[in-house]
Amino acid sequence: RSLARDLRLALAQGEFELYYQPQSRLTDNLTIGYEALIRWHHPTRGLIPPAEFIPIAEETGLIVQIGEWVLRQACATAASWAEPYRIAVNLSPVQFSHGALPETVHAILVETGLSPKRLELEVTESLLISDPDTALHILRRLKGLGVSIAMDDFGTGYSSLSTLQSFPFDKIKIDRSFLDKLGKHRKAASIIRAVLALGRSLEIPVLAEGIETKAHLDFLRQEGCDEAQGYFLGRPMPVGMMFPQAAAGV
Ligand code: G
Ligand code: G
Ligand code: MN
Ligand code: NA
Repeated sequence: RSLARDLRLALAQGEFELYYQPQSRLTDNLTIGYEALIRWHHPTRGLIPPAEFIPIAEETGLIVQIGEWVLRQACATAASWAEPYRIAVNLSPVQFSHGALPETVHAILVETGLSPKRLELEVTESLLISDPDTALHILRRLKGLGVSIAMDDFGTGYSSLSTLQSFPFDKIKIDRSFLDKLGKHRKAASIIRAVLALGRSLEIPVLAEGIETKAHLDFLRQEGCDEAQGYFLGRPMPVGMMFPQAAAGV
């Protein structure tokens, strides 16, 4: 059986789950939000990571339905939290070219009662390659709903700077490959500092991804990075493991 065939059934069979990874503010170390990350519990192959099935979902167009499920699930879950954490949701470029994304997002916000201020949509610059005018138009309509838009995986594409010029992004997420190289490649620190300076001069907050050590955290705090996310601060986890005190009724 092919993964593509199985993927077609996965939604109806309830095989997807969202994990949530904390995002911290570096000035006071507080968790201020969570990124929703999809997981697929395949009935025979076990847990399949998104890197393996999102491309198939994009090729088959199934990402439109799956993405809508992710949005609804993430917003409903965040709306149920006792604290008003921000919730970050990844969007595929395919979701911008099919269906009515702003209408879908609006309907889900109304349905779940989540304040638009708490929703952050993550897009990659690849969104602005094939049909930038349409993508920018839809991004503006999404922003008009009151949600914020983050540029994900910043620095890995080839048009990052022009992309920042064409749209008022609310956040820059530095790709985790840069922190991974910190301490290994002499230039990594310079590149991270340059992105932080760029964020400051454009007045766009910067979140660094892939914090795996205390040294990463110390470096970012010293350099004035706004927010951070990574295994050192918290792994992506199922909703049942997020607030153990609340779950235990404490
Ligand atoms: O969670 P993990 O690190 O394995 O995610 C791998 C990739 O899958 C990341 O690039 C992430 O952005 C992407 N991804 C995770 N969840 C979603 C989702 O709900 N929708 C989309 N489009 N991509 C996702
Ligand atoms: O592309 P995007 O930023 O949406 O993907 C986030 C991915 O990065 C998720 O799949 C998540 O599991 C992974 N991730 C989160 N924190 C870390 C980390 O500290 N190290 C590594 N290697 N991966 C991480
Ligand atoms: Mn992301
Ligand atoms: Na990323």
